[in-house]
Amino acid sequence: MMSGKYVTVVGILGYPESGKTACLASLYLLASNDRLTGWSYADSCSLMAFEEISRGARRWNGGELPDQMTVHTEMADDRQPGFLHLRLKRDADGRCVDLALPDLPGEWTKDLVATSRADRFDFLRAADVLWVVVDGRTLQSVELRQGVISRLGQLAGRLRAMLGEALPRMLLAVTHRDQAEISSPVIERIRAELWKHEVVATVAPVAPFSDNAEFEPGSGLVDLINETVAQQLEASRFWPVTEPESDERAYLSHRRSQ
Ligand SMILES: Nc1nc2c(ncn2[C@@H]2O[C@H](COP(=O)(O)OP(=O)(O)O)[C@@H](O)[C@H]2O)c(=O)[nH]1
Ligand SMILES: [Mg+2]
Repeated sequence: MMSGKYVTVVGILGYPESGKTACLASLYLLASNDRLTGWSYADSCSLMAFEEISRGARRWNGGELPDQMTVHTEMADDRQPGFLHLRLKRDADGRCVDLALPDLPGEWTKDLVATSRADRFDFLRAADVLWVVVDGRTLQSVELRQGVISRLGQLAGRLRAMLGEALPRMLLAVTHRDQAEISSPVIERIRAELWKHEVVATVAPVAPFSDNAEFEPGSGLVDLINETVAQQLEASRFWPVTEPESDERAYLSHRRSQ
């Protein structure tokens, strides 16, 4: 697929139970129910996989929440990620984006931080954007917060060491927005920790599912998508302009010969 058209590859990292699969399932449910504001579902080459991960959320629309909304992610291959594909059409201008989204087990991120096991993350070199998914409740908890923030720093350090200048743009998807609000001092502390490794991240609070009537299930995911694709769509619009400078005739004949 990637040889035929531009595919935006997203690297999705995060500890087990942080909400990675939930983000993907919710994104699929939003898109397929026409509730991803500003976007329409265009296609998917991995419908079965999306159905599989969002199976537990089937009753989502009924308003009743099952205990376990996503299935624990297991990989058929321990070394190679499988990708989910989603094509979205932007309502404003009809442009399409193809997203390749891997649903990775959290153990991969754990192993990367704990033991530097990086071979499985080779595909990140081809990623356009990284989503680092964090459970917002762990950032609210005074006991857990410091540990979570330092592990985020370690992860940033591992990624920087592994990818150097090729480190893609990082978005920090903070889940459980329905249950825990992330405060600005905490965001500042995360920023400072990441910056030790010269890593910058955009924070996106999300609630792929919601136990709180004030937050729609899927809230914040559209912002995550907008952040993910914005630069790519806007950048490709600005085709380099080749204005003639002084020698206009040379410029014209050059254009004729093209
Ligand atoms: N209420 C609520 N539940 C969530 C949210 N994000 C994830 N969950 C739940 O948290 C659990 C773990 O999420 P999962 O996506 O499986 O974690 P993963 O291991 O990172 O893939 C699941 O039962 C999800 O339904 C959220 O924003 N709000
Ligand atoms: Mg999972």
